[in-house]
Amino acid sequence: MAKVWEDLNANGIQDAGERGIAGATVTLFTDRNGDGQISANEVSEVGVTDATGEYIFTRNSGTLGQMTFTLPPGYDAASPRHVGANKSVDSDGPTTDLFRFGQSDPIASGFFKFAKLGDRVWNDTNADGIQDPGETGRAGVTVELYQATVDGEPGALVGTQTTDANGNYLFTQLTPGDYIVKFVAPDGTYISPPYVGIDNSINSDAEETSGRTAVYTLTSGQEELAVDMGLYVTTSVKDEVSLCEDRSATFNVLTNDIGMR
Ligand SMILES: [Ca+2]
Ligand SMILES: [Ca+2]
Ligand SMILES: [Ca+2]
Ligand SMILES: [Ca+2]
Repeated sequence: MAKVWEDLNANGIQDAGERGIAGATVTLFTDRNGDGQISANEVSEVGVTDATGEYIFTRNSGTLGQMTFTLPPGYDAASPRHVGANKSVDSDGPTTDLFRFGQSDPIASGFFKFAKLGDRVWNDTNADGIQDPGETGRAGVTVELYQATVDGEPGALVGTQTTDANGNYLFTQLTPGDYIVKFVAPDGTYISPPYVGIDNSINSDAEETSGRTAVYTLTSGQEELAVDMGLYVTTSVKDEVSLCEDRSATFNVLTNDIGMR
């Protein structure tokens, strides 16, 4: 039996919730001339997976075989092979090792789609952390994309982009996994308060001091296009004043609490 599945997290393991890919082509080669080897002209059968991502080849026990899995339509890459110790849930494709019918572990091949991540740096003129109508994009801002470590810290640098004339950026062809964005605020600008409001598509996602975002876990084919940063300049006097007032009010409350103990 051959199985083809969508490896949502691209880890090479058939995890719970990952489903078969229907309509995938699997080619079986067998040792037709009996020389103990498999050659390219020994195609024995071409199958197309069913709704559960499976196709069954039936041969006599002991028949020497090999399978190749064709990249399914709409998919971008094959999973890593032979990950982990559990041979019943790993990936053997897109070209398997030689095997013998009746003596083989289950044969499967995982595939995934690339993910995307973007999308905008904008001039947050009123410094409220929201992309309001009329607030323009900011060109020329450096945006770095990192793999996230297991501790949720930036690891290897995946790529760097510069926002275009509309303030937009977009990372494509990303293998599913955990990522962190770091925006580099230009000199003379300040980063807007993040996570304002309930509409993620129009708020800012970068920490005000570091320009870093939280970890984004991207799965097969995901398009995460709401990773934004607002920038403002010191000349927005009105907002500077209100920020100072808020801070001094908080400070006074704390002082009173301490004084009462
Ligand atoms: Ca997986
Ligand atoms: Ca042969
Ligand atoms: Ca705004
Ligand atoms: Ca956002």
